Amino acid sequence: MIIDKISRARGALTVPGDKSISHRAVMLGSLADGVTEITGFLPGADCLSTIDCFRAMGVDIDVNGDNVTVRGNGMRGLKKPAKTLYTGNSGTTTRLLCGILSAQPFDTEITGDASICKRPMGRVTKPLALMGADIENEYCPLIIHGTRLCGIEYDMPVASAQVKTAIILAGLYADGKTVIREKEKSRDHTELMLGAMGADITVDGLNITVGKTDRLSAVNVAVPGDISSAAFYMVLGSIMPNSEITIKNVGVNPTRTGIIDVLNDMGADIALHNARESAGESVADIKVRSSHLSGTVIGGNIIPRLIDELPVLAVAAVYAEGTTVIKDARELKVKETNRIRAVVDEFKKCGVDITETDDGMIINGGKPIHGADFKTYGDHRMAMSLTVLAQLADGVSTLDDADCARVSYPGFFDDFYKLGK
Ligand code: SPQ
Repeated sequence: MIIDKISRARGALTVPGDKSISHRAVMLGSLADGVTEITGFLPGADCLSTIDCFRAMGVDIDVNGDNVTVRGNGMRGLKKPAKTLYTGNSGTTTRLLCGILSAQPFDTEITGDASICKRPMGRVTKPLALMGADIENEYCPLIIHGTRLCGIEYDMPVASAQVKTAIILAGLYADGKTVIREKEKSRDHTELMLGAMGADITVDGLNITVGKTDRLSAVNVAVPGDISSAAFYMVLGSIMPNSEITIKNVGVNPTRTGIIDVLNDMGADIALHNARESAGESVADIKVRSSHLSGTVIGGNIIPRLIDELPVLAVAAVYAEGTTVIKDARELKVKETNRIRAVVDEFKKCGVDITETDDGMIINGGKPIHGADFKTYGDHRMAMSLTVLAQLADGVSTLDDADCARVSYPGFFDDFYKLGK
């Protein structure tokens, strides 16, 4: 696909629902007693994989655009699926399912696409094994022999909401208490949703305690727009002259807003309006105007608060004056692709002064760049970040696989180009 270029970005839009919250609403709704009505659901490929997996385990789920109805089977009501559960490209589906399936009275097999089969699952299967789980393999396909679990105390070696959530979900079924200690706070949508559903869960700073929970009560979930999707417009609006974009109804849970802090530190003009609470999550409209960015250092405990936004923050760094250092971001190597290597290799193609480091990258920005034929590596966030990068490049750029954006943002290109009209 040729990446069309716009000369300014103006207007208001809403982005699709938050991917992390959409997954959790389906999973927890499936385990709840009662009916969960989800509005603003993200009908992206990853969340549809989650729905397929729970339907295969006997949960009645209706999808109508971004409205989803889940008729929960209760904590003990999942059925053995007739075949291998297929999680597509979704790390969240795969890892969170491990926590639930470990405690079921049946065996299951899960697998996903080529990218999922390369992503490490040992980070989930090892702590679950300490709880008594019986999971074969550290890469997909995983064979999970459901069994009785017991609570553990676990110090998280990496900041990962997926690992944390898998342990929490297993903890709901385990005998005794499960205590999880984080070093850095990762996204906490699971804790918030489980609290609202009456689970035995308490959060004290970086420590989470979960007790055996026989019953979750269904709650309706209004999913806010995904800040990880809004991120592309925050960077676009900042770097494009004569631009002003309002992104309405975006989730601004503090565990997710690192991108706003970093862009504003770089000199961006980003403000939150109409801040409110919706179903326990913070929501606001985000207004971004053109600005002159300067390089910065992105590292330390802000990383989990912006991990998925680092590819597009690297785009901001290209158009910022001076040097930007991204560090402490080794986790990027185990995403849909190695996002450090992919960003460095693709950005080099268009003349960006960028160096790969062991835990991130260094970008000397503010220099002219030219168009290039970009590879996405089948990674949705690469496809969308490269589209933003190409806007101010001199000459034509192409993407080998624009379609992969549908994993988290099915209408991305339509929304993007509307802002240029
Ligand atoms: O689901 P998946 O494929 O892992 O998606 C990604 C993404 O870019 O959309 C990561 F590749 O988001 C993860 C995120 O990086 C979603 C997530 C969650 O919903 O719990 C948590 C983060 O992963 P991790 O490994 O830090 O727990």
